Amino acid sequence: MSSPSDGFVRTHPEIADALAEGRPVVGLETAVLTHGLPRTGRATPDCLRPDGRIAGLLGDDVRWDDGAPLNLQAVSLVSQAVRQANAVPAVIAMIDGVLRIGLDDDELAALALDESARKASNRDFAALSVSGASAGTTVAASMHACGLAAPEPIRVFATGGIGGVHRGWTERPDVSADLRALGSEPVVVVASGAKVILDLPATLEMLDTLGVPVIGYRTDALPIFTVGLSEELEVPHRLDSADAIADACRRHWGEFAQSSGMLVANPCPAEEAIDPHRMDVLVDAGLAEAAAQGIDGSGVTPFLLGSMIADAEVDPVSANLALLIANASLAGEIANAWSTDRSV
Ligand code: PSU
Ligand code: MN
Repeated sequence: MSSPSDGFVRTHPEIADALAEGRPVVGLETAVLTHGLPRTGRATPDCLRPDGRIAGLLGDDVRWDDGAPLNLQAVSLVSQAVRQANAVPAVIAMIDGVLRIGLDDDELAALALDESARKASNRDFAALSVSGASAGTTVAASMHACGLAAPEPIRVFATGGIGGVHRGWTERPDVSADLRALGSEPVVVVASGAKVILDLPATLEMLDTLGVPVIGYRTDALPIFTVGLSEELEVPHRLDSADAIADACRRHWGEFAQSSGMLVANPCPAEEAIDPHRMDVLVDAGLAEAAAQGIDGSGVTPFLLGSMIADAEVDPVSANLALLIANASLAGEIANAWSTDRSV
């Protein structure tokens, strides 16, 4: 096994120590930093109101700087939420050709400001590494990195929303590598369902095919990212505590000898969720405009977010931030429940 500090995959010493001692660690992706959220600053999002539930998940020290990069502050607050839950955040990214599990603050800041940073999925590791590139890692790439962490793999991961089966898949099979990773990497991913722009029934079907347990956290309805809960789609299973989820993980990978990941679907906090009907209108208009401008692939999510930010009636940044923080906090709880009683 490689040592944590050698080669093209490196585990940060703080993470390596925590893993060696069996302390709780939560993996975090960075495609949301490089491609998912805007860099420009803005006024304090509503979800960080001092009396709000989200601010409570961050402890007493909630700071927001209107002039600082939004994406950087978002990931910093997500890390803070993991620490507040008594777990160690492991921010994953490729920096100068090295896949890094755990970054220092100055490296994270440099990546957040780097407009040339790429979006890395599993197919991209080797070529980007040889080119010495820096990249945000998708859920798929970050889940794989969790398995490469030394001296022990990371088992718990948090994100906003996973990628999935895109609308129009019968014409062009645009299916996120996140699904393949969920089918093959033994990591429990806490997310508020999948990106709104996807074909959600098709995404659920594919997760079923891949043998991925989709577990609603305190919900029977499928969480749909920033819009809250689906009125039509149900999750196959529901569990109501971090302990129960950690038990399910143990049995999934242990006695039942499954090798797939697990998806814990945690709804966007209700007070921050966007009206689904307004969201439908915005997504349809945004997708049509993106197509008209020839934007596709990794450009679509930032384009849609930009067009929604310009809409006076919704606040997708606040909703995104709220669910990212809530998911990090729940992942921290699951990591604690997992590490106190490991048998896999
Ligand atoms: N959800 C968002 N914004 C994002 C992502 C998800 O609201 O930027 C990122 C995640 O990193 C996810 C990736 O893994 O998009 C999926 O991209 P693709 O569909 O290209 O596989
Ligand atoms: Mn794709």
